[in-house]
Amino acid sequence: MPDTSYLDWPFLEPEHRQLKAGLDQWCAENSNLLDPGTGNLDMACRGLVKLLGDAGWLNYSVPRMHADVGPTLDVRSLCLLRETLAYQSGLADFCFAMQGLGSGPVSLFGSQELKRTWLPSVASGDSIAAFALSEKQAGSDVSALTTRADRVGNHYILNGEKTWISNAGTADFYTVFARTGEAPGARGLSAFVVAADTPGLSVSERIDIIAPHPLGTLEFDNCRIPIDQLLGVPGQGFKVAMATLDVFRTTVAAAALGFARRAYDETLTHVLSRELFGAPLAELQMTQASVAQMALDIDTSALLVYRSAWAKDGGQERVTREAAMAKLYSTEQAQQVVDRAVQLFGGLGVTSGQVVERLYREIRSLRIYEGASEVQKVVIARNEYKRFNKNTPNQGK
Ligand code: COS
Repeated sequence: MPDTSYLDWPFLEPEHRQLKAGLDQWCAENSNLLDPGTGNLDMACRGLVKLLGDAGWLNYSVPRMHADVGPTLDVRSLCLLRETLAYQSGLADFCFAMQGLGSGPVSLFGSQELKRTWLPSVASGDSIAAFALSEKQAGSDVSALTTRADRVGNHYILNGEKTWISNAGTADFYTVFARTGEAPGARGLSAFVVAADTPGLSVSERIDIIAPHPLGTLEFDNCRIPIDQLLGVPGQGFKVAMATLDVFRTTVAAAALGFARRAYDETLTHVLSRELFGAPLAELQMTQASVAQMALDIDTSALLVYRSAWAKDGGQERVTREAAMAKLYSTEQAQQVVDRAVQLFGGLGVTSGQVVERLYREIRSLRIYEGASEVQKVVIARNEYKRFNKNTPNQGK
């Protein structure tokens, strides 16, 4: 029986408990559809996005009206959704996550017109969104990106290449970050909405990965982007990217938590029933040490995930530090939890088709995408220095 005690933690409201109960029931009723197997990947993802849209879950990936604060993204709901979907199916979680991340800059920085154009169809599952930031030489170091957007009259002309872009080829629109040159480095970037059918935009390569989802390289060859497709202010693209990642990094941590919870539940079922040396595997003290560590890692991750989401939902303007801590810890520990599960399953653990074998492949990329673990450490340390200097008068004098 999965652990649900965390739902009573004070980070969550009654509406979150209701959401989780409804979602659990829906997942149980649709488990066969959530894991579409080995057919055409793009078709499977389109189907999953539509399934999630029809069921109303994608409404949470765009801002929803809240009585006291107006339309906003509820990060705790996003986390519960990602955690629960990841528990069931990595691909379903991926499809849900990309709708939020891809449209996140529109939700947070888009004009009313851009919001009206894209957000309803993202929420219904009729449009697929993508987030195009990374380049071959600029994955972690965003300020080094070289895709250019040059202003000509009422348009920007976009040239360059983006890679490791999730939903490349299936997306209906991309949020693209490019250099507009207001200043060197991070202060000279801008963000744009680019429709997939824009002349000059092509998918030059598809990339196969160990836990497959649509991924590829985009090429921009003199794409004309009307200026009203700019997100926020010219030169502020780095902040658009970082503020979006502040919201969605916590949800990556939540997805990792979902994978870890699934691996843990699979493990408990296995060790309580598998006989070894004349007793259940669960009786061995080395098994108990592993199980205890898994339980601890899961609860600690959950505390960091829901602390970060609660802080953002409560109106804390920057949750950069909390989100980085949640992502770093939860993804690293989920990898450990899954690895322990594989070890306790023995030969079965590495057998294709086993749940823990799938989780072993699925968890790996979460320690890399939306800011690798090493980047999260840099972010945390910088925030610590800043806080210490601010709270310590005459520091360094
Ligand atoms: N929200 C809003 N503004 C932010 C911000 C945030 N979370 N983080 C930084 N900024 C602002 C800073 O305040 C600074 O503003 P000023 O120029 O006005 O002072 C500006 O952005 C530049 O910040 P910084 O100096 O920290 O930039 P760096 O180039 O040193 O960035 C890291 C460093 C590594 C932290 C950043 O590039 C990063 O997060 N990289 C990983 C990106 C990523 O996740 N890639 C995966 C692609 S998505 S799959």
